[in-house]
Amino acid sequence: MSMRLSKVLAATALATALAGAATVPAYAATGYDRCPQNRMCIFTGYNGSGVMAAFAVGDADLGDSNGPTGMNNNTKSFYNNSGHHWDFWDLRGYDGAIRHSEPYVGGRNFGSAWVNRVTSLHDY
Ligand SMILES: [Ca+2]
Repeated sequence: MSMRLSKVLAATALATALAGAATVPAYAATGYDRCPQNRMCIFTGYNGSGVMAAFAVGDADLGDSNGPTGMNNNTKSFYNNSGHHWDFWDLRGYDGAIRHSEPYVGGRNFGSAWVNRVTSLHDY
């Protein structure tokens, strides 16, 4: 392959990648800012990184197939971007140990006791 052709192909690939990036939904960004208004968001990474799941009212079991998957016992930070109080529980069905979040606290890392522990969550 000629040098000129390989440069053209590389430029085409870059343009395609940029065009694709422009159409990626906001959720694919990183950080707390992608959490929509009036939602509780949980993240698989610290500081709002990784995969995000956003909730209006909660989820009784992050380990089942109803709602987002891959989040059970796999969240390290959260962003309460709602005016509601929220609770996180260790067990499904809002049971076991509980951790509370005040409204609009913004982004927080879970403390060491709660890293990779949340299994259900609900506002109230
Ligand atoms: Ca758990």
